[in-house]
Amino acid sequence: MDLLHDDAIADLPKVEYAGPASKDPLSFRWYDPDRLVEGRPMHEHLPFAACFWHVMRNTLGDPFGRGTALVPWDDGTDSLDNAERRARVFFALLQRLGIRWYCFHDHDVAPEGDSVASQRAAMEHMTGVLDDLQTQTGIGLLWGTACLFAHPRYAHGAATSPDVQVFAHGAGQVRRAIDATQALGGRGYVFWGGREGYSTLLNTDVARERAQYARLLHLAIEHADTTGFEGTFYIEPKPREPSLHQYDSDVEATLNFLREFGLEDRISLNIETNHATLAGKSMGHELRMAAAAGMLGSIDANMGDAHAGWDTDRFPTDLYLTTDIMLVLLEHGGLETGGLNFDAKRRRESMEPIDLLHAHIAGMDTFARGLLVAAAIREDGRLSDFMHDRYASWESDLGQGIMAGTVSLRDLESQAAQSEPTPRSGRQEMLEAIVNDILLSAT
Ligand code: XLS
Ligand code: NI
Ligand code: NI
Repeated sequence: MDLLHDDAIADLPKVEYAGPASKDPLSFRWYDPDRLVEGRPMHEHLPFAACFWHVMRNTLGDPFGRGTALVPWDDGTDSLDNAERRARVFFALLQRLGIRWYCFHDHDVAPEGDSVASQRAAMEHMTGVLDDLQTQTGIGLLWGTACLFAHPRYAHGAATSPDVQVFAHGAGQVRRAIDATQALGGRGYVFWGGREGYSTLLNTDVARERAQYARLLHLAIEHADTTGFEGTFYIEPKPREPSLHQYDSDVEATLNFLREFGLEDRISLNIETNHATLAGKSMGHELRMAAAAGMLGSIDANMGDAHAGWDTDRFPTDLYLTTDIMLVLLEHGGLETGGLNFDAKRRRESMEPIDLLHAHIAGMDTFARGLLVAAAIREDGRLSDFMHDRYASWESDLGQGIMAGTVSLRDLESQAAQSEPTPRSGRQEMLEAIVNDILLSAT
């Protein structure tokens, strides 16, 4: 496919695989899309997506200063022309990087306008523009979502607002965003409830608010069933920020919420690394909890900072992290409709357009390398053999009887009287050293 022509980024090259010896920072050293790993091409193991919000709409501002991002293509207005230009530059950037998927919020791509009618018109117009760009480039929509947290009307939440008129606005936006996602052949739709939580319990009825949130999710499913939208619905857990507490605070709390309200068969999880960090959990923990429940849907592939209490959304450059994520994904057989969405932003100091290439290259190469290490760990077999041996006693008649429910407490007491268990080491340090050895030698 020819590269999209766009003068605004004409000087940015197409990034190609050049191998680990390459010193060219605008090449991939590890991401070699067609290389087979465990019999499948890398790009299938690594369904990378870029997000419209951080790439095109994040000015790199912070609470202490204005944005620093240099965006020569953007005239700063809310016009449809500007929106179209941004969309073109976005697709041209993805093509430079060989990224095959993208994600957006409604208001990232379509001007918000000042009425429901103007929002609908803008969204429909931009859906046409995005559709053309998808056809021209072969890039597909991983998931869409509605921004239910930026507008002042959502100060108290959207679904969980105390004002039913606000709920109506949020629901309308969700309808338009699902319809746009469907029109663009999106593989999924995400709910991230940034303000679906509270600032103080002094004014909050948590039972009512959780039920309202669940009602919005049911309404979305009912809508999808009438329009024939077949994408996967995901909910994206996050404990706090911007609210003090959000009801979908981590994977296990979200699973409980979905089950409590009968949503578990229709909604799975989109798990973000930085949100795990904020919840005081590792990404590996969150992914394994979701996988164990059959609810591992998609991943927001960024990275947090252990020292910062907020969502720093860094590009993932930690090899231990990507190795662990890829171990889970290889064991799980991949993500069905999900992907690895870089919900990540450049540092405020990395303001040049070319930094968008450097940032994604770093993330893609770190994931590609993590995939290779994870595959090498599996081929080596020492970790899985150890795990298998560790539970071996459960294969005995006794173990099988306990799990089949044919053994009583009385039986177990007599069994215990017969012998003492022998202490056995978990060998954590030995296992960590094995991971280090493989991590430094896998190619
Ligand atoms: C914010 C969330 C958000 C979702 C999409 O912390 O990660 O970006 O992914 O609304
Ligand atoms: Ni996210
Ligand atoms: Ni986030």
